[in-house]
Amino acid sequence: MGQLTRRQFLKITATTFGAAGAAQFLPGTGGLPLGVAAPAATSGATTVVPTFCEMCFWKCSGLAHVRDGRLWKFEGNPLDPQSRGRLCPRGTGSVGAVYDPDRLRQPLIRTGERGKEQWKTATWEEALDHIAAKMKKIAAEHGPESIALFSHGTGGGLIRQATRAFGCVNQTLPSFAQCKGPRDVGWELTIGSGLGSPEPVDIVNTDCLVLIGSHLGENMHNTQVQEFAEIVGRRAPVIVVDPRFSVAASKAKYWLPIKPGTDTALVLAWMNVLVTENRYDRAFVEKYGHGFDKFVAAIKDNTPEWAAAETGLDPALIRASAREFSSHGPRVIVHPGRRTNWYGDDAQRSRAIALLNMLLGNYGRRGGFYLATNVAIPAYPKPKPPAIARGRADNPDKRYPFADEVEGLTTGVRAATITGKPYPIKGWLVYGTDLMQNLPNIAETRAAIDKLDLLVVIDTLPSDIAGYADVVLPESVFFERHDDLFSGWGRQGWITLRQPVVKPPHDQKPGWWIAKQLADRLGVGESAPWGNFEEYLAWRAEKAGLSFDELKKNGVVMGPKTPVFVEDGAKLEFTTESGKVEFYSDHLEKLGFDPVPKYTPQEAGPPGALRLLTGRAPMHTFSRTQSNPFLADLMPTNEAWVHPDVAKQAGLVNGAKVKLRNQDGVETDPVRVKVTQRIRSDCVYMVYGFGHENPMLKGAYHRGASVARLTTRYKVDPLMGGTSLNSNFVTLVKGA
Ligand code: MGD
Ligand code: SF4
Repeated sequence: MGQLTRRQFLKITATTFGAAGAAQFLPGTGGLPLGVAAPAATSGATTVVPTFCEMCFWKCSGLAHVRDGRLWKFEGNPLDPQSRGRLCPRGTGSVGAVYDPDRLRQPLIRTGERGKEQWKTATWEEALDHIAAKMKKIAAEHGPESIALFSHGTGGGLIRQATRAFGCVNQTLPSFAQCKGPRDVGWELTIGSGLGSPEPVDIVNTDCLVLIGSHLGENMHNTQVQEFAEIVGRRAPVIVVDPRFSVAASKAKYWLPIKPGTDTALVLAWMNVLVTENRYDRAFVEKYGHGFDKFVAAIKDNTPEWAAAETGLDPALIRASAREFSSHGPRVIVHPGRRTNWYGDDAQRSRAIALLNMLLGNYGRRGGFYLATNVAIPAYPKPKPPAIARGRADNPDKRYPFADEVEGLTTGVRAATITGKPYPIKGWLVYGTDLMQNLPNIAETRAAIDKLDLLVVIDTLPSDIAGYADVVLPESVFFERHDDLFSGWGRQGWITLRQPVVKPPHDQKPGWWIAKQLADRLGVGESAPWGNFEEYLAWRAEKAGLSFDELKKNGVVMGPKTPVFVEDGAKLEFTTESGKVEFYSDHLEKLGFDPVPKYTPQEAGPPGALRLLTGRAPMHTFSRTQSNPFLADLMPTNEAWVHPDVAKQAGLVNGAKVKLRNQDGVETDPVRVKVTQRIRSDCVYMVYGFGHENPMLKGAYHRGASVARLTTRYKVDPLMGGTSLNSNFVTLVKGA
């Protein structure tokens, strides 16, 4: 057989992320001669085609090996600054996405009630005509703004473009309100700009890394994990703040097992130590800081002793860790984190983390934060989208003043759909995102769906949200299609190409094709103006000054080298109101928010209940990989981590099956408990993305416990509208 067998795959990956998870990766390309890696070229019976990975948002470039028309393996592209020639387990296991037996095969149109498994298969013409007719009807009755788009992933970009041309302004990505929005807002309020993706942390050159709830190694951000492994190898001190003894904590000099929800108190205390012990970068603060004296006055009572009562941490540990990391400044990083929607006060916590970094003077410094650069790719000529007749519905009256208008508020669209305010939302187009798994409170999502005249899901798999769709469109997986060019931000910019490696096995189509077909039917064909998509890509590459042939051959073309560190001549600029680093924000004060972050305690849960914490595993991404046969073999289900004291009190032994019941009486499917000292006794931890509820997804149906189901409560960040995902409490129900 042409494809890597499951057994062979397991043999490689078993050594990839054993107990030491963070430090190990698959071997590189085995010396593949890159210069000859043209799509048409073969080495023996193997064709090697460069493309980039879509198993997560990191976008590593790799080399796909094809034998007899079948994908054989996928490995890192050594020319790529993201993968550095090595993929993570999900990238390697992405071969399984092509051969996943649960894949959607042809368009489906619902014939029965929503949520019931009653479908007819349809041709693309039928399905697209049906969608376009419904969209036109909704637009005629309610206006085109009444059709919202939720998207996630590279292919969504051109669908955004086509639907925006039709007037659909309510477009959102989960990456803001459920992921990195608070972080970007917190940094923007401090230095004038968000951090973007990937976050520009110069881990490889750092002398000390502080991780606040960033479980690198379990959370697989390929480049960062590789760099992390390097600094662990040279014994740079690592400080980890986490209620759980994560893989990263196992590499740390200091582990601070913090009480969940109290991180802002710790960061304030750390800043208090730096200021009172004169351990901050005074020259940096004097040159670039705004409002430093008022900031110092605001944090004067936030001593380690004060923080100890909130965080449960020994004040001596708070002081010792602050002394450790500040002694390495400016070659030190307090990692800004990625999924930062935790407790509903997250933009202010992220702002505190930004301020702590600024005290260390590490911005634009080697071993701290680099000033990321990229290569601009000119846009293909297209008409300007129509003016917005009505404002967006996701954030009426700019209730959340710092919500992002490009990424939008997913839960804001959902609320507008339920209430019909500020105007009715009657259609949802959902591309590459499972709203049942990723939005808090499934009941609210269902209530919103009940109000819709049209729900279209474009996916590769029968996701939970696809189970409620009126029309399901099967997209080809990334190995089978072109997508738009990707321009990466980094120490040096680069452009990478996605191109087809194998043919789709059934009647699946790429996103660019779906966008074009939809645009033509909606009368906005000029918004998707390509005939041959390769010509479109070649046009853009050439306008960016690149050879498209080189891009096809090598997969990656690097941009020019420019200084990204102050030491090398880069210039620091802060685009805040004051033009400086805002230790004190007059802007926030004017709007009635705290000008310096403050700590507010979280409400306790019901007596005896444990706070539910959630995170990632190295072999899965969100809810998208659980049915992948290779990755499911490595981790078929999640488990509930509990402390031995909790297990003893509940009369549970390691491996016993329980259900988790939350404060609102919602229960999960049965799941095994992992009894471990590696977690505090006031919380439970589970990897998120399991417990799928669409029976068509046979490989993941009711496997494991759904964190999404338990996330009935959430708080909304008053600054930016993000939803907290750590606000629920559970008890363990025996005898499952
Ligand atoms: P995924 O779970 O990765 O992302 O949540 P989502 O946006 O839902 O994938 C969703 C769907 O994309 C899957 O059904 C998959 O089959 C489909 N898909 C995969 N590849 C393709 C493709 O090439 N084309 C198309 N059309 N579809 C594809 C992520 C979101 O979840 C994020 S970004 C974060 S950070 C949050 N994390 C999180 C958490 O940790 N805990 C809880 N409780 N909720 C969370 N919600 C957020
Ligand atoms: Fe793919 Fe892993 Fe890179 Fe994500 S980090 S793009 S899954 S190889």
